[in-house]
Amino acid sequence: MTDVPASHPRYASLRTRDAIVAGVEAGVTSIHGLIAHGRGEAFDYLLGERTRGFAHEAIDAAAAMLATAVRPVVSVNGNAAALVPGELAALAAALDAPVEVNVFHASKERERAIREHLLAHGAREVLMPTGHAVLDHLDSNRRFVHPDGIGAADVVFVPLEDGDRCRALVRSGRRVIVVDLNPMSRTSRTATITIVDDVTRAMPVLLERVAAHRGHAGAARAALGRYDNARVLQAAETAVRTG
Ligand code: PTJ
Repeated sequence: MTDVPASHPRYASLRTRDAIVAGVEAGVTSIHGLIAHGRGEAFDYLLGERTRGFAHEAIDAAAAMLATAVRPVVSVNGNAAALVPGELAALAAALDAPVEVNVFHASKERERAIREHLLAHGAREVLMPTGHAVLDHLDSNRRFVHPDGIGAADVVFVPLEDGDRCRALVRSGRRVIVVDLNPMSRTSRTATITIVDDVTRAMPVLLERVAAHRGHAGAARAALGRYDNARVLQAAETAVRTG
């Protein structure tokens, strides 16, 4: 860990950087993940590095959708695994859902490292991509999925998605929840629910809201019915442009 006192104004941001760097060193995160993280940081800076009202709204709707899903799946790439492995495992446990490893930059070794990392952080069931189930409308490595995981899912939760797979998942009839600090990305524009927030801040709030919605399906569905992702995205974009 970089030697920075907790009082430093950029303490949280620097700790998160350390986690991403540690992920690369451990073979969990792609080297490209550093660039993706830097892009996220730039948007977070513009958003004031805090969870805004539009993000709280999206997180609540995401929790309602996950809590009422029939076969939810938590999809994990190298950045998410480095930043929030314990929270992703806790989310899967709360939903009684599998975690599935799915990466853009193809590497069997890294997929295995992500799996081990998630298991070490409490995940019970970590599915791996297979050649038996393939997403239509997609050419990248992310098309390979597990037939009992993303292959059978009605709702997929994906922090830091890439636009192509998000579109392929939505076109296949699945509902997709993403966490992306860039409200203008193709991923953000295509997802069913877009949480514009840093994944390290969003996950603890999401866990709280899932706990609140579990066992209250009627109220959760009503909350979902009122949710408008286009309006939330517009609010996020306005915040990026005007502060
Ligand atoms: O592990 P892999 O091979 O699947 O690769 C993962 C990355 C993230 C490298 C890959 O999916 C990728 O290249 O993603 P993109 O297309 O660069 O998109 C990453 C998006 O995540 C960008 O829109 C960033 O703004 C956003 N982002 C980055 N860090 C965070 C974030 N959003 C929320 N929280 C973050 N910490």
